[in-house]
Amino acid sequence: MSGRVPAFVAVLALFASVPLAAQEVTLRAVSGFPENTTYVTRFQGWIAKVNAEGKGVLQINFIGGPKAIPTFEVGNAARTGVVDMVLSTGAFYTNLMPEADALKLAQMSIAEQRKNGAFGLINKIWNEKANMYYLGRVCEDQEFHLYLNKKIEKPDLTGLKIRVTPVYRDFFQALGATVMTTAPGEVYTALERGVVDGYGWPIHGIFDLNWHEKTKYRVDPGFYNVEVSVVMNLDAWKKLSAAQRQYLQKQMLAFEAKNKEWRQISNEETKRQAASGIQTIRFDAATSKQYLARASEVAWANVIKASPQYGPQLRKLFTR
Ligand code: 173
Repeated sequence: MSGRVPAFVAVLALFASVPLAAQEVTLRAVSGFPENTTYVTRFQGWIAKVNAEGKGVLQINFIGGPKAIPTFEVGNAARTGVVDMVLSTGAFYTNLMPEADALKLAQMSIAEQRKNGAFGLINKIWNEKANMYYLGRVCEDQEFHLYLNKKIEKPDLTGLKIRVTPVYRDFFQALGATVMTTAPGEVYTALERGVVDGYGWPIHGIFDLNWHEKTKYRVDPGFYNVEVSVVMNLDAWKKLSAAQRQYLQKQMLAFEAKNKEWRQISNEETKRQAASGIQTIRFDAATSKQYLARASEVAWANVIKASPQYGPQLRKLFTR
């Protein structure tokens, strides 16, 4: 054999190294939240920006909300690569890994998590256990609340049936509640039919799905740190070129920078709830302190029990 490389091999080699970087890729995205929620409208706004600025590099095709993939199946869709990208909260995919629900326990911003090692640990776990790449967090700095249609005087939910997701399940059960897990899309009907006496939800969003019509009380204080994030199928992430990854990361940091708007959104929502006639049930200072301590204790105990391997590490990096 001569030492010369046949022409067609040289051409193939050239194609193998160049076109991947130059080709535009389109990622298919879904959301675990219904389409008319603010989480999704903000996500769609971000996608529009990614697409406008990403011509020739990367595009995102938003397929839809739970009508496309049911809420509690979005994690699996991201894991298997049925879709490339998902907007979700960890509570929607605890079926894949119990650690998913620990993101609500972070006491610091996502910007700080990127610096203190928490972000790296999240990615290690998400890669290993769910074949996911954790891209970034797009909701923070707001709290979850208990909403009720029956008045309570103290944190005792004995005799009450409360709609939950894994976010609230252990805490409300510890307070004596009977719980029923539903996707957000089923809460209105459950309230309307009187199947539940209340539900867990963030301070923001109850008007998006008309739940204010069926809600009498909000219990203060709020607890945990509301988490909504964007994750990707790990193989889809790995297939991106360096330039595409950098582009997506840059756009995600821009999206995270908008998280500072959540504080204002929460303040407005609190006022709007009062204006629509929702009364606040407030515990006294000592009871509030116990209530919050209980929320945190119960949640961490369960994360650590379910994940003796990573629970303690997450707790260390998520606690101030
Ligand atoms: O459905 C839920 O109550 C829930 O788990 C959740 C999590 C983050 C934001 C909004 C809702």
